[in-house]
Amino acid sequence: MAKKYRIHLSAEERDQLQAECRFSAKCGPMRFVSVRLMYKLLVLLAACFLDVAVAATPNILFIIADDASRHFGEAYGCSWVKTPNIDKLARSGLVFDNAYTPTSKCAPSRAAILTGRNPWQLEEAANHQPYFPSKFIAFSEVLVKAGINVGSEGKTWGPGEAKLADGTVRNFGLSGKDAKGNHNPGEALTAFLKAKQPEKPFFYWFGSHNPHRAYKPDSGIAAGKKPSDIHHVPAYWPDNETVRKDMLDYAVEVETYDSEVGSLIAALEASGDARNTLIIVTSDHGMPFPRVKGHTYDEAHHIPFIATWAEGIAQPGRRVADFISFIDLAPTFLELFGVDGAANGMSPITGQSFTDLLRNKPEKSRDFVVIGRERNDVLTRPGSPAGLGYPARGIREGTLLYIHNFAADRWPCGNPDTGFKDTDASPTKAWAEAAGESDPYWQHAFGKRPTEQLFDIASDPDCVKNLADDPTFTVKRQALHDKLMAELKRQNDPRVLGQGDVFDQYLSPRTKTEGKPKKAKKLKPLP
Ligand SMILES: [Ca+2]
Repeated sequence: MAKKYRIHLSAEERDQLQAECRFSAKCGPMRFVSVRLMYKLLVLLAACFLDVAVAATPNILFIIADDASRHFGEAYGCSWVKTPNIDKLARSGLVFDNAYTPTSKCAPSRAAILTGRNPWQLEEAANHQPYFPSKFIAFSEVLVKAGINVGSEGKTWGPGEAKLADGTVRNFGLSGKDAKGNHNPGEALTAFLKAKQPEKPFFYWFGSHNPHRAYKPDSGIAAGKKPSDIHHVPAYWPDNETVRKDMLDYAVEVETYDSEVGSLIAALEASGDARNTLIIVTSDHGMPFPRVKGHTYDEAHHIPFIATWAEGIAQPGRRVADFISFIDLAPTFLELFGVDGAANGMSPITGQSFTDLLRNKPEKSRDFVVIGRERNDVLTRPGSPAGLGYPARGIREGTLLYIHNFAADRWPCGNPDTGFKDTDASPTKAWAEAAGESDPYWQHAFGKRPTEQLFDIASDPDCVKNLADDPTFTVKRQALHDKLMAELKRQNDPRVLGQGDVFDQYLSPRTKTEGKPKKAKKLKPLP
């Protein structure tokens, strides 16, 4: 059987080649192609004759957890969560130490992945459980249009409602089944690989539902784990058995995610496509515990991120210190496939491709990322007893995290008497609620915050020591404030352009069905 070769051409090179081919068909021999393009064509020609490999367009397998912090065993030094499959990938690829999502709730985080834009650049899609505006085209839709094999299984974008301009349901080109519960995701990947067009590369998205709550109580203990296995309980939770057991139940679900990764890798290896596939293993945001998921502290946005690609990553086994954000994924994927997003209707991408990091030849400066949140809880809306959303933005640069809370008079998780719906129900949350407002852990989880917060992640990764009023940091705090605001203005963020209230005004599909917010149950204090 004839061997097929693929060669990566930039959009500009493809346009040039097509133009030359059209010209030469009419008028005779080719006139001119760039030296770089000619070189690529000669390499491809040589490869055809010599039967050697050329740098091919890769396939991409994108694997995303739902609510996992950086608790991948060996890869991120976490002894109480065992992730042998992910660790194996980490050893043969790259571990990113400064990967961030721009926001720490499912829907807006995934919207940033799909569009390459920050949530505050996506109108309604900045919020959790929103209507997704039809005008924002996803990279995955562009790949479908370009003829790339696109497949998926599990959770993609959501929760929320996305429709095309004509009112039909929109799946962003990711039309696979949203399988839940115990299953082998490698089976769906195998079926996809068998059915795809062989001459085209593929993009496959697997969205796990782990370790999203709910958890089976004491599943960690049942799995043989011990509360004493945990080497660090964050300073913002009480170090007690309730919290440690909750963490162990979470660990079991992270380990299930690792098994899913193993199943997918086995399927990929069996297909023969493994070596030229860029595999990314990550999570949409931090763990579903008080003060993490939905919040602006480092643990919420700082995500696990591992990339392998046997034929494409230079010097594998590296750890990457550069800052990357989820908004960098769409431009990276589009570049690798040689597809032009803008020419296919995508709004301007804010992120930047990180293929130079894969080659270990950094070309761009990546010394900071911007984060933020708008309305996370659909109960918080104008006229609701829950109050309004909690607008905040932040910047991570060097070892510092600067956070600007635009409405410090509001409650970060909704009003106390409506149950702090912005924080997922859990034993840890129940403990903090029962402890009451005078308890420091209640304050960490639910209390109001000052307008400005500044944390040194190197010495205080749990973000419990606010340095904003420390005179030693006055100059740095002001510099970070100014840089953040300038960056947000550059990105046309309504929040800094005097139109931030728009985020609270947007409707949610759940607004139609959600009844009056229930009063929180009064809980007895726990030990
Ligand atoms: Ca999530």
